Amino acid sequence: MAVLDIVHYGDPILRKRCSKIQGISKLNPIIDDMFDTMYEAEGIGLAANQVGLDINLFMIDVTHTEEAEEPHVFINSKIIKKHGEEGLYKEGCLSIPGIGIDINRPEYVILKYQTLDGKWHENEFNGLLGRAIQHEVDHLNGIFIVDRISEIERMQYNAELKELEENSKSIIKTKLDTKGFVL
Ligand code: QAP
Ligand code: CO
Repeated sequence: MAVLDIVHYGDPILRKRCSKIQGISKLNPIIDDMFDTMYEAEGIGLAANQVGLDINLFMIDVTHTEEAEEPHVFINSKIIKKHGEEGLYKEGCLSIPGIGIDINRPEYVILKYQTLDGKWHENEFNGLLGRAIQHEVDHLNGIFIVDRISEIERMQYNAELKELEENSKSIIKTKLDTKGFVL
């Protein structure tokens, strides 16, 4: 059991497009730690760059609904198509703690991805799972929920975002100091 640090808005890794994974067989310990981290934070979805890892990996647990009996792990994901009517749903994000924003997204998403056995899949998702997949794939592409609202609406969150940004900067500086760099 190992709970990892969740990185917040302002950490540059959350603005990166995450790299394709080659060695899927070695992911198990990382995945275990990410589940521990997600459950401790009471999240339903977590992308690898939210724990500082530049890899195309995310997990979603919607077993509290009728939609799934098991948590899902998605590797090397790519959205093939989004379609259907757009709808609003209040989304949170472990990297922007304490806020919930109504986000418009299409109802259906077709995702190409690998599972832990290395097999490729192409499946359509909707409901909360489809919503969470769109949120997590956004993370892997460097996109936040606050990028999906109007500038006017975002003004409401500017103070919080600024504070998270400043905190992220000071955490990064501390990490560099610890490694013996001087800024
Ligand atoms: C993404 O987000 C998501 O601010 C996963 O204080 C959200 O698990 C997908 C959380 C909504 C679909 C719909 C956020 C927990 C969890 C917070 C999360 C907080 C505690 C967010
Ligand atoms: Co998020």
